[in-house]
Amino acid sequence: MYQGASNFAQGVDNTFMFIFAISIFFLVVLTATMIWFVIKYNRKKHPNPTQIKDSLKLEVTWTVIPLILVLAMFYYGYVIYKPMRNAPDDAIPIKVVGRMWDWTFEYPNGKMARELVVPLDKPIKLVMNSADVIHSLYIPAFRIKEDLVPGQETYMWFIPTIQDTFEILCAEYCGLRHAFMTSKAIVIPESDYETWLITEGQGKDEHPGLLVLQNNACMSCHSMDGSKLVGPSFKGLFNARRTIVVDKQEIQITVDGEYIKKSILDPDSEIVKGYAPKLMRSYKDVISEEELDQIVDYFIKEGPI
Ligand SMILES: [Cu+2]
Repeated sequence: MYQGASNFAQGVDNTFMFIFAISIFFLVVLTATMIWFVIKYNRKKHPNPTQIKDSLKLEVTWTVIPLILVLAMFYYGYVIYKPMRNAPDDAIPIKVVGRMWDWTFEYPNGKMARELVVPLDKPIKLVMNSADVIHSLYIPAFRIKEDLVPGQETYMWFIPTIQDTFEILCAEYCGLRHAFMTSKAIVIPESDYETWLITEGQGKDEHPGLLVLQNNACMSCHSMDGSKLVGPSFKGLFNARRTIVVDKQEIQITVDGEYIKKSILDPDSEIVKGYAPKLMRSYKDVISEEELDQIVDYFIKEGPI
């Protein structure tokens, strides 16, 4: 027996198979007809072409049949799509923020997580926003996908029907590390979800500065282990000697709090040698003064060495 991972899976699959079957049918019929025509009306057998008068019967047939088919496809798709736009009132709202190149999920009680944890058989409404460019939250197993547009709130909803862990992807090309913009949808029993919700999120004993870095997806461009991603690594950052490029001049500096703050608020003013400019946005108005201090404090005390 077919069992989809969400309430929409079966309907979406049926619609897909319906359209797919029609496509296969016509692919076979048209290809066969074409081959048959090529053989039957081969030039060697029919050296002189004959004029064929139009046929009303034929023209009506090949207009009406495709019309009925495309209307059926539309109807089928519409009937399945419509409920996807009507989230039930009791759906659990979870805020989603997509940013280059990570996802954050905020639960009704304010808990933040990097993974989507949801209770089995309960309606969930994802209320989505983008912090930078257009992203698209795609959960293939649930057969749902919706764009996240900067400055605009979008949503989608679903009821998870299988207890398991599923892939989350970004389905809208959003820059260099788009392919790494993944997460997990974890479906657990409702009682486990209630417990999960009130237990402190991962990293609650961690330094607040590290949490700020995580919540802003800093590590999707700056590694902790020294490997070179889009931006320079955070490894051994504080007090490190760096060569930076300012107005095409190379300058040697020692990383301090002021430098770290400036790099967050005005990333293009000083670029570390060997890295491209205009890849990082300014985090002015996104990361507060207090959070900046927490970040600096983190790098002084606990940053990756
Ligand atoms: Cu994306």
